[in-house]
Amino acid sequence: MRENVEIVSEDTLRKVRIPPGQFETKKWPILHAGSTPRVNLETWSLSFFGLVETPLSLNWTELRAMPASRVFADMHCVTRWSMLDNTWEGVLVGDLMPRVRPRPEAKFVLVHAEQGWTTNLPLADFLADDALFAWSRNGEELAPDHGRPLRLVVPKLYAWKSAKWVRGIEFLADDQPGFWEQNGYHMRGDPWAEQRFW
Ligand SMILES: Nc1nc2c(c(=O)[nH]1)N[C@H]1C(S)=C(S)[C@@H](COP(=O)(O)O)O[C@H]1N2
Ligand SMILES: [Mo]
Repeated sequence: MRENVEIVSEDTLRKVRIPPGQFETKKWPILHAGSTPRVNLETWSLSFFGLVETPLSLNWTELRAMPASRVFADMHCVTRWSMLDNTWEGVLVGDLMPRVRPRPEAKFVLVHAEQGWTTNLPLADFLADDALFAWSRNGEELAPDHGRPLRLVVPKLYAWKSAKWVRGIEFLADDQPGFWEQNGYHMRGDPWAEQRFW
């Protein structure tokens, strides 16, 4: 599974790959608030806005015309399951940023998904080399329940930061809590430091 990937997430090289308080699952759970949105690719777009030099909106065809990469990474949900050995395919955040150019004042992002769902994270974590916008896992297109057509994957943080059905990234100077963060989840969410709640 680690063959033919451009990026190997650093955490997969740890001797112990399961963070404290987590257990391993082989089956991929489905977890989200609300219902699974039905997404129309004809009208779909992914937008980058806020504190950026070049606001950008890509339609599905434009996104798929970007260079694709594969990232090998683990996934950790705050409800304590961890799923190892995922090869995600999509567009690296790092490959999109030259087209967007976050302004120096931008220090955080608020990730916007379908149905108004949001999650926040520090810009530095969003810019991690293993963060990507993914349309497939282990060679299979994402099922609607797992975020089809596109989800963000930020392997270094708890999986609630990996927004399914992602539609936009807002660049901010000040941190702004998203959906779960307003309900007490951590503003950063590092699984190795057990940043579950605040
Ligand atoms: N849009 C959206 N994305 C979301 C969520 C959500 O409620 N809405 N839940 C998050 C949580 S808590 C987790 S653990 C992962 C689960 O992804 P999966 O259902 O593909 O396993 O999605 C994250 N992304
Ligand atoms: Mo989660």
